[in-house]
Amino acid sequence: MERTFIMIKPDGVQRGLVGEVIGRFEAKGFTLVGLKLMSVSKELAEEHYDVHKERPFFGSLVEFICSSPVVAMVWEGEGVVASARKLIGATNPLSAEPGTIRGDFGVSVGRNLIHGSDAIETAQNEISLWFSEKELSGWEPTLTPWLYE
Ligand code: D4T
Repeated sequence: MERTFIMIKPDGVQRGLVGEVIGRFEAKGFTLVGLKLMSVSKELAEEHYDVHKERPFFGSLVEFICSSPVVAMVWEGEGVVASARKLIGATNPLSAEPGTIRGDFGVSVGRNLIHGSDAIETAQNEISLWFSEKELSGWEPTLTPWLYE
């Protein structure tokens, strides 16, 4: 079953939106298989955002991610990588559709609340960067027959 890496960024945690975000993923029908609140080291933040290391916002982005705890999660379900990106919305919250997390709760690209892996391969790399195998619990929700035909 497909998995994706989701991180509620420091602004989402500070604004008390952890429950709201988790609730949206649960209500959609995805399965939580990993969850931790953590302070992020500079090394981990730099590795996670390595693809952006030449971009002008890289330094402030790394500094922001390390500024206050984040909630790191792994969610599972059919098509969860692409679907999570839709639940999250466009990178700039002002352009994100209402009904998405960024569209409903954000006003600025540097405070866009949440990260979600952008492709299946990225998700696999990010999950192994942020979680050890024993921190993940695969389980079969009893709801499965009511979610999948
Ligand atoms: P993430 O990776 O956090 O899920 O965001 P996106 O996939 O939607 O967007 P991204 O990779 O292009 O940007 C990563 C991260 O950098 C911040 N950012 C981005 C920023 O602070 N200033 C900017 O101009 C851009 C483009 C926000 C998200």
